[in-house]
Amino acid sequence: MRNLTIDGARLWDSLMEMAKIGATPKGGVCRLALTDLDRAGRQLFIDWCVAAGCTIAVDKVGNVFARRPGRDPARPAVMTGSHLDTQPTGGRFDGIFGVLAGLEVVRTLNDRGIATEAPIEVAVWTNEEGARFSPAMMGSGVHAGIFPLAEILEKRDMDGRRFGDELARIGFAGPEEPGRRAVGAYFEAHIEQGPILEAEERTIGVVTGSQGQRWYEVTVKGQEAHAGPTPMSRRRDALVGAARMIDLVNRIGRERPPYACATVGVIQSKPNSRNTIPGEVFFTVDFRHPDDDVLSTMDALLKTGCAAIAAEGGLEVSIVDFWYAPPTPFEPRLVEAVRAGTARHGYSHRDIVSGAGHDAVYMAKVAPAAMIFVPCIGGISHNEVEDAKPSDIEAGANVLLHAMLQEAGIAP
Ligand code: HGY
Ligand code: MN
Ligand code: MN
Repeated sequence: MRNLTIDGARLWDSLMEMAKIGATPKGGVCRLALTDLDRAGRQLFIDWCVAAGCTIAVDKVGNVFARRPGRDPARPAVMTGSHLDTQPTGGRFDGIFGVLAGLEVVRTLNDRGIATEAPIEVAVWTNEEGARFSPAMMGSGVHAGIFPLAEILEKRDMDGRRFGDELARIGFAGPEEPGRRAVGAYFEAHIEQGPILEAEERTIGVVTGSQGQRWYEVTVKGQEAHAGPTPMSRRRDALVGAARMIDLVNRIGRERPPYACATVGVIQSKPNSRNTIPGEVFFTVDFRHPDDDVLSTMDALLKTGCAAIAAEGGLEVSIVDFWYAPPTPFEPRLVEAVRAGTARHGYSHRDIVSGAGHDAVYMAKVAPAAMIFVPCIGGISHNEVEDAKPSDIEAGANVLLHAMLQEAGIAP
């Protein structure tokens, strides 16, 4: 099996073909979950998988599973996959690389006439990004029993559209009960989305786990008033309070280097009129850290600090704990399989903790899981300029192939 390699050109061509669906002027992709573009991307993937001899299953939260039979159908599948939905200003690789690398593994096994003992499955998880419907990782979260299906189906986007209605509208409200598929091992290939691998000139990131995340929704209330006759001393300006809180969020992150991350990604100010003092501001907070205790400290500092700022400004503040995903270690046996696949090809590598959340984090709750990272150019992701080197993409898929075969077994 030493010279068993994937077809890098075919994988790259498939990535570029998929990137045409929702292509943006700056070379990125906008394919928000449960839009017509998401449906088109899913359908293209399904067409490719059917052409590769796979059977297709769809569950009630829209997760898609392409299955290549193994010699022993009773064995739990060795699964890989990721997501096809993107950020609004997303790129061509985030999630999509993991899905199409899985397809490339199937195509390569077909080319070489290799039968595996265990079935091979490639998953497309619904709404990993959490950009249109929040929180993130909904499809894998329902599969892993983190989120009740009924709760997810009722989620609404910023325009009030209901998740369950949109899922049915695009034709992916499948019949299968989520979480019923037997998974013996789950691998996910993904771009790093950060600068470490490129800076250290490493081809592969052997991902040992994922850092924890805490998401919040903050609402600051003051008093709308006229921007002209209202003296500065008499104002209860919700946007000034929010600005001080946002600075606090940033300081909480900066004061805990090197791992702490703190981001305010969404802000809405009402009434959003240039000559009315803002009476109400909504913003989101995204905290991350690999150490759960530090994440708890960040949580406490946010809540006490925002309360103090609100008191000083005569404001009210409410902080909703919107989502919590604890730091998650991956399965050592599978991490070793990734390391072995890396060594087999002589790729440079280093261990790394994932800064981003991934479906593998939830899959790790219900099956042994591990991830494979490859560098992205400039460490930039969630940006239309997101890019990767074809040789790195090929390397990641080669490692995925070998790690999966180590788990699936090759039939004689
Ligand atoms: O937010 C994340 O880490 C992922 O991109 N959903
Ligand atoms: Mn992703
Ligand atoms: Mn992402």
